[in-house]
Amino acid sequence: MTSETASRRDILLMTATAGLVAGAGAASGPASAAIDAPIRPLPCPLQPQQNAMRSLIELAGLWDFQLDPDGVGETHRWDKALPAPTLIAVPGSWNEQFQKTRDYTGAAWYQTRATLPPAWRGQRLAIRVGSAVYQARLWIDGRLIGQHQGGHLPFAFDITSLAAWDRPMTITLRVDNIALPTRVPPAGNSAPGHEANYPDVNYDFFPYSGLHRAVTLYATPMLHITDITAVPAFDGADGLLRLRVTASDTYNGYGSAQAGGAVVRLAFVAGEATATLRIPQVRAWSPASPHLYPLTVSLGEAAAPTDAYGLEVGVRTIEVRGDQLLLNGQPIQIRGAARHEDFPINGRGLNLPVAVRDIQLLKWIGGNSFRTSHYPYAEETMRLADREGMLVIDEIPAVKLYFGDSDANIQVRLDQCRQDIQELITRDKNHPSVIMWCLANEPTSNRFVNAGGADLPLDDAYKAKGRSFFEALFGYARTLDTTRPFTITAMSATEMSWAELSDVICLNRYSGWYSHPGDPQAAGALLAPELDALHARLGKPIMMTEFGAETLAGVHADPPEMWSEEYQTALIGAVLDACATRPFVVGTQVWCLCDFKTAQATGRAGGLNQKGVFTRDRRPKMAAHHLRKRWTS
Ligand code: BDP
Repeated sequence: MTSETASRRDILLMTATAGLVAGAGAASGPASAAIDAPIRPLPCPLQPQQNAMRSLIELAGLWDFQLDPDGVGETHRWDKALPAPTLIAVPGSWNEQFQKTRDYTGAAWYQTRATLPPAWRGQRLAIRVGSAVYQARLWIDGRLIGQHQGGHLPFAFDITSLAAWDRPMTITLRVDNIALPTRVPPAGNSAPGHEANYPDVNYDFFPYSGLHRAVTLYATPMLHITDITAVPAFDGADGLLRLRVTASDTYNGYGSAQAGGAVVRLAFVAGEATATLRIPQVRAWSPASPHLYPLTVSLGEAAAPTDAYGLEVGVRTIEVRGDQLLLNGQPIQIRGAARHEDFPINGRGLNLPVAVRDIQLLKWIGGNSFRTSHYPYAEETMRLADREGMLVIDEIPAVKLYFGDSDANIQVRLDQCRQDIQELITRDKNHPSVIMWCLANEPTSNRFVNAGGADLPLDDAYKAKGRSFFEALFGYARTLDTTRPFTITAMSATEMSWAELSDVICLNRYSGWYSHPGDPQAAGALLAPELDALHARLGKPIMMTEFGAETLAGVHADPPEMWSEEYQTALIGAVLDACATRPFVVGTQVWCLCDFKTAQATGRAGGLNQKGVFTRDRRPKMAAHHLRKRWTS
């Protein structure tokens, strides 16, 4: 715990400049010349891009790899050379690439070499890690560059001053995924006895670990664009893009932005320019017509730009009004499923074919949405969602937060959640597909914290601590994005005084499964009065973000029995029926799209959560056909 606290302090120091989205582009200060002095991380709003002015090298492939169960790597300077490495695929979780690493969540080291192209001389160089779960430290040629904590979100460092031109550079990452109460998701509240799981985690998905997304070396011009924020709006038949662009080196000068045939001049003062692009007769973005406009921002004179960055943007608005959710001013019905980034062997490693397929499956069942349960997904998935017209609830990794331990621990988790939402909004703010941010999944009672295995009720002190936590988190998050609603998802044990801070009330309900076993109709019968009571009390839109039943593909029963395809179909149908007659229920997302790997437990046949309406290899169960019939006719 002590070393964890110390590393938190370092992180806070190193991320101190990240700031609000509005100021997130300005922190590209010069790299420190001091040996082993941590370099301040760059904010990561713009995925590295290959274009006429920018270049990149993705360090995908086989890296050297070594486990460090005894934590000796730093003392023995493994950052210079690993003593006995094996090869591992990057990106990819380490767990299933070797039999012996399946349940390993301790420290492991990755190392590769890269030679910089001579053409990159004189440019600004950076390294960016798309996702290292959970904590990562980075060395280049034996120098500690910095660290990142939280997993699932990119981090980058300016390495211009460290560039080697006459030899390959050695890039080393130490990654660990140790479960601790001071991490998010937190350890320390997992169930004892017959509800226990292995590996022992406080959440229901496998603790896949490692380098899950691209590691990229990239070069930009010295003076370069650091961030673009494009906020869409309508003015009659025209579309507006309210732009805020930041550039490095407190740039004073000109640039331009263009989209949909419209061009606007950008005048930078101290590295920042704002302007509005007007697109006449705009084509709005929506699931039915996900029209995207290429937006190009450049520095310098339009005829001879010195840097450029291209994005695809959609013009749409999203708004909560009364008990409705409005997309482009019209009530929208959200249909779809929650997902996981999960596939055999790959684990949580970037898997583009699966990302493409999952969105096709969602469309096949008539869905128009998904939630990034329970962590931010790959940037490529967000791009696919924009293109395919998916409405995305974008979630930080705050699964099963609890409030039964020390105030110091709760504060560390709050700081981590703030960092997560700040980094997520910085990364995903320009995606039209993102219609809501989710700040937590199922914060719970303190069932097992300090309880020695007893099941403790949620007392008033814990309720109050949770309430202040969420007031602080919602309050901070709402300063980062004023254009989208925020939510947390509530299980039945979640205190409603926390959940009611949400703009859209999101419910995860499992009657007919965890309660009322054998009675799929209970899922609808118990839900209906609860929905009415919540609506009467809060007057806000409500969404079902989870409901479902474990289902072994190929198991059938009439009358329906638990684990059969008929039972899952009946339960899902009962929930959808209850929602269909209540217009304030603005969305239904089943749990979940596909079966996925989780920790071993008595209720998890084959180490899988099998509440998918598709199997893990993406074959439809009866419920998928039911949804398709219901949602496409
Ligand atoms: C919900 C969680 C989800 C679980 C699901 C389940 O949000 O992560 O996988 O229940 O039990 O409580 O299947």
